[in-house]
Amino acid sequence: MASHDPPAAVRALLARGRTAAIVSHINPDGDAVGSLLGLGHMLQQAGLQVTLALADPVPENLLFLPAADTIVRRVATRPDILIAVDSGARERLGDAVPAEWPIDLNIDHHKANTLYGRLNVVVPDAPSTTTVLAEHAAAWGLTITPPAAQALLTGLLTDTLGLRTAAVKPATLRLVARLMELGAPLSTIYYEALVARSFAEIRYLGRGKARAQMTGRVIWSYLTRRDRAETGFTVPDDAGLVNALLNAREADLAVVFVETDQPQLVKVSWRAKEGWDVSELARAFGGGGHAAAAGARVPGELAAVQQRVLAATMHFHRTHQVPQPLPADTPNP
Ligand SMILES: [Mn+2]
Repeated sequence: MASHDPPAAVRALLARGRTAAIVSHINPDGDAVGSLLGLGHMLQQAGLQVTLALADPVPENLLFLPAADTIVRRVATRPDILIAVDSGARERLGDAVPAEWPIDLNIDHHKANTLYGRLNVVVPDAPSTTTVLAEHAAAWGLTITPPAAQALLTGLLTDTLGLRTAAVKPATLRLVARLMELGAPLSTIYYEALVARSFAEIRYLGRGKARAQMTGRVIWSYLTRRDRAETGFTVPDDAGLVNALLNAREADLAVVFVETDQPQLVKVSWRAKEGWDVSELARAFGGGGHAAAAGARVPGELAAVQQRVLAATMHFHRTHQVPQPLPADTPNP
C-alpha cells in the first residue's frame, strides 16, 4: 500500500528531537544498510545524535561503507525519534528495537508495507528505499553529504542488481548522476558491493557451477560441507550460485541445494525468470520468499532432499501447481 505523509510532517518530526535511532530488516541487504547509513549521515549532519541498529551483522560486501562499523545490534536507549527504513513489516526489524516502542517514521518501497509507522513514506514504484531518501532529502531539510551519497547509491545499485531490473527508469539514471556529483564513487561501489568475491568463494562457487545439470528447463546443482572444507569458504550458503545458474538461457527455474553445518538439514534456494512464482513451492517445503526468489530449509540427507524437491519442482514447471500431496517425508509447513 502506498502512503505519503507530507514533507512538512517529516520535517516537524525531525526538528522535534535531539536523538534519533534508525533500524532496518533482519538479514540486511545493500538497500537496508545503505538506507541506514545514508539517513544516519544526513541526520548527524543536521545535528542529531544518531544510533544505527541491525539485528543481524552487516554482510562483508558492505563493510567498505563509511561508518558501517558503528552499526550496533540493538537500540539500547529509547531515542526521541525512532525511524525504520526498507522494512515492509515491523516484525522484519527482529530485535533491533524493543517491540513496544512505536516507530515514528517508516520509510520504504515494498508494495506490501503494512504502514506500521506514525508517519509513513512508502513509495512502491521506487527502485530502492535509498531512492526515496535521496528524493525527499531536500524537502525534509536534509543535506546529502559525500558519505551519505555513497551509502544511498549503494542501496540503489544493489536493489537493481547493478541497474538491470525493470524498475530502472531514466529518472533513476539521473539520480545516479546526481549522487556521483555529490561524491559517490560509482565504480568503487559497483566493485565492492556487487562484484568482489574472496578467492575461497570463487573456488566454492566454481564447484557448484561445474556440477550444474539441466532437467527439462530446470537448472540445478548442489554444494556440500566438504566443498566448504576443501575451498576454505566458511559460510553455509550458496555464494550466489542460484543466481548464476539462472543466467542460463535454456532455464526457466534454478534450484540449488546446500548442505548446512547441521546434519540432516539442507538449504534449498529457488530462482525464477519473469512469469514464474516459486514462492508457493518454497512455502510447500516450509519456507517462503518472493515470486522470483524463494527458499526453504528441508530436513533430510542431501540426495533424498534433492530427489523430493526436484520432483516437486518439475511437477510445478509442467503444471504451474505444487503437487498434492507432496512427495513423501516432506515436513508439514
Ligand atoms: Mn529495498
